[in-house]
Amino acid sequence: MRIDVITLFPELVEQVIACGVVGRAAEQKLLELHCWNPREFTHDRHRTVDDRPYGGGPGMLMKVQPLEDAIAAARQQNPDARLVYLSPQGELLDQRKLAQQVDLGSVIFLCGRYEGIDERLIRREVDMEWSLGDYVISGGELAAMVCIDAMARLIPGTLGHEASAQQDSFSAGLLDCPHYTRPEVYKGDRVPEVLMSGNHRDIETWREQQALGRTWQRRPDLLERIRLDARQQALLDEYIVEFEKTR
Ligand code: 4G1
Repeated sequence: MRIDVITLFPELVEQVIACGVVGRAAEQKLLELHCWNPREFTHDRHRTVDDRPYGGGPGMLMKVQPLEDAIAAARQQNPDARLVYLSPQGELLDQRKLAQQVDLGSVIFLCGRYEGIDERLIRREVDMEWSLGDYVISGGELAAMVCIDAMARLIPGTLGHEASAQQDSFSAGLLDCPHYTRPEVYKGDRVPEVLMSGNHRDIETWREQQALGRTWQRRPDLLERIRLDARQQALLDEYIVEFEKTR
């Protein structure tokens, strides 16, 4: 899979393939990352990449011509890719949308800076607008890096078995169960007995119940979006009964 990124800070975005799981995917050529800097497409002495907003007010916008030329250059090398503008006006991203995009193939991410880009450029060039969430950040680069990391993990062959399993459990629509490592007693706090039992069926059941219970407590919105089978519903009911006793 090839990902192109249009960004004024290519050296920042390239860090996403510098280490870890995503780095290995890039080394193995499962993921190819190419950055395009609008600054390289300027023609003036100052290599100007910002411009003033019509209507006045504080802040600048990205200058149209260098952006347009950077987009054209990226498209030429990645003609089948969809262009994604990362912006707070976009559709809120989730694992399902990212997985769908990995199935469809290549993307070009457009990272905004300053106050963003001219609306007409969005209408003409942008295929999808995605948002990571409701907060103010300085540029789309960190959002692009999050997308690239999450997408790389979904490319077949990127992950080992353990991380794949974790991802599958999230894809089932639930939060994770709690995890414990050594020591067995930490500041007087014991690891749950079942995890010390060696009974792998009991451990699996406990983990699923914890995942269900924690999703019910912390993210009831996620639970509303999935259908539990009878066994899961029974596990959750038992969790809720236990929880009600302790409050
Ligand atoms: C108004 C957040 C502006 C921000 C309202 C999530 C945020 C890209 C994202 C902003 C950005 C709100 C994102 C804001 C983002 C142009 C340059 C837009 C950076 C920019 C809630 C600044 N997911 N923000 N404006 O943050 O690009 O993808």
